[in-house]
Amino acid sequence: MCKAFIFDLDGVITDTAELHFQAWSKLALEENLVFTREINEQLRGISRRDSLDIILAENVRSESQIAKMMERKNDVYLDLLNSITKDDILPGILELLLELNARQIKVVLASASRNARGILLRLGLIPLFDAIADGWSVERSKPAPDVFIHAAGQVGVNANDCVVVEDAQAGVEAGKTAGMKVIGIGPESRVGAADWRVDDTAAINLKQVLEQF
Ligand code: B16
Ligand code: MG
Repeated sequence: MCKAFIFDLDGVITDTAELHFQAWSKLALEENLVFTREINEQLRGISRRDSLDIILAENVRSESQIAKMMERKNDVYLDLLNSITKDDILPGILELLLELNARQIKVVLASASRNARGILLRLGLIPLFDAIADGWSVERSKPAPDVFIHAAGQVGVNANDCVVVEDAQAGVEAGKTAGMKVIGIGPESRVGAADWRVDDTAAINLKQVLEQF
């Protein structure tokens, strides 16, 4: 029985992928690293450190250089986040959150981002969430199930009573490994392992999920 909905952030609540792309592009240019939209697509749902490791590829940097690079990227990203408003909430999401609140189904965030709380604040969505699990909550990031298990624990709901909403392959894998049902947003090639798949957030069908679960 569905007792909690656990939402990923980037690609589900709002599309911060473009802002991550711009911030990583600036760093890559300054560091003379190859960075393309195709590489950016591989960073979906992956932690900041794992993202930098992918961008660095065979380029070797010391741990202290890596720490400084992550900070520089994040400073640019934080600047870009100043531009987001309530209008950047993806279609259908506000209505879905309100409906879940009305039905007293717990609403939890489970994001790899260390900026998740600030982003929800900018979007005006904090009051609609019962708990937040983010990049600070767990050590191992997606595809490890940890952030989802932590999220469910925060609202006292068993994993098999949770529905995860995810747009990333790593996130779908994490949700399934956690023992949860998963709604995948995006193409079959990316989120095909989910229990339900929709092309975009506007197509999430709460009635269908609750009837089948
Ligand atoms: P930060 P999600 C993820 O968000 C992004 O998809 C991913 O591209 C990013 O690297 C990661 O957050 C970490 O973000 O640098 O803000 O800590 O999809 O898990 O909500
Ligand atoms: Mg995502």
